[in-house]
Order: sequence, then C-alpha cells, then structure tokens
Amino acid sequence: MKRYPLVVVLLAGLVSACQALAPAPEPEEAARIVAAADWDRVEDVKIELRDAGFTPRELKLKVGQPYRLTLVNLGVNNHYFNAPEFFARIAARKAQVPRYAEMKAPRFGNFEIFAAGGTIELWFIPLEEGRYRAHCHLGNHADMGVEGHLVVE
Ligand SMILES: [Cu+2]
Repeated sequence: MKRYPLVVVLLAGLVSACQALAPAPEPEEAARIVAAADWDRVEDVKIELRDAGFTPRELKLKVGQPYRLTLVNLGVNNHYFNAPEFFARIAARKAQVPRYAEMKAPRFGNFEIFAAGGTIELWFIPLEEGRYRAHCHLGNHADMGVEGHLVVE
C-alpha cells in the first residue's frame, strides 16, 4: 500500500469534511426563506453566557423551524458568540437588542455580548443539519468553558 505523508492525509480529511457542508445560501435565497416562513410559530430558545460556560452547553434545533434565540451574558466579562459555520447555514431575519435596536441582515458574522446582562436576539431559520460550535475567543475564555454547540436536526 502506498503511504502518503501525514499532512496529505490530514488535508484530505479536512477537504472532505468541508465538502460535507452544502454551500451557504445566497442572500437572496435566505431572504426568500425568511419571507415565506410563518413567524407566528416562532419558537423561543435561549443560551446564557457565563464566565464559566454556556447554559445549555448544547442547544437542539430543527431544520425549517423559525426561532428567536436569546443570547444573554450573565458573566462579569464581555463574551463573543462566534459560530461562523452556524451563521453560514441559517436564514437570518434580524438581530435585535431588546428595546434598543434591530438590525436586518441576511448574514451575521459574530456577536459580542456585553457583561452583566447584555442581550441580543437572533431571529432565524436553520437550513442544514449539523453540529456547530460556538465559542468566545477572548483570552482563555473557551478553555474556561465559554463554548457550546448548536445541534440542528
Ligand atoms: Cu469571553
């Protein structure tokens, strides 16, 4: 059997892992999905961010279901919610800071949620099954547990 250098094997694995994900939807396609959805049946879900971790550590979601995800930071440090693969595979309607602001965009990158009660709501529809990591990249926060997964089924 021919032997490949380890780096080639690792790269091949990475490429096939990437190919397993469908391409992210175009903004126009995401907008059509958002417009066609029945937002009367929006489901409320929530992740609490603390300095020692996310609660829950794993949030289960269903493809095609409209959600309002509340992210609230109950820690004393600011925390990021980085989940690029997740954000690329949802149709976002808007993000909202309750009582203050609403941002309409087909795609978001990440959120920074300020300490001691900072809150943002993401209104969206999951488009593809998967297990998506979300984490805070500041300092050693992810090592301290400020991370979790969104599991879309
Ligand atoms: Cu953090």
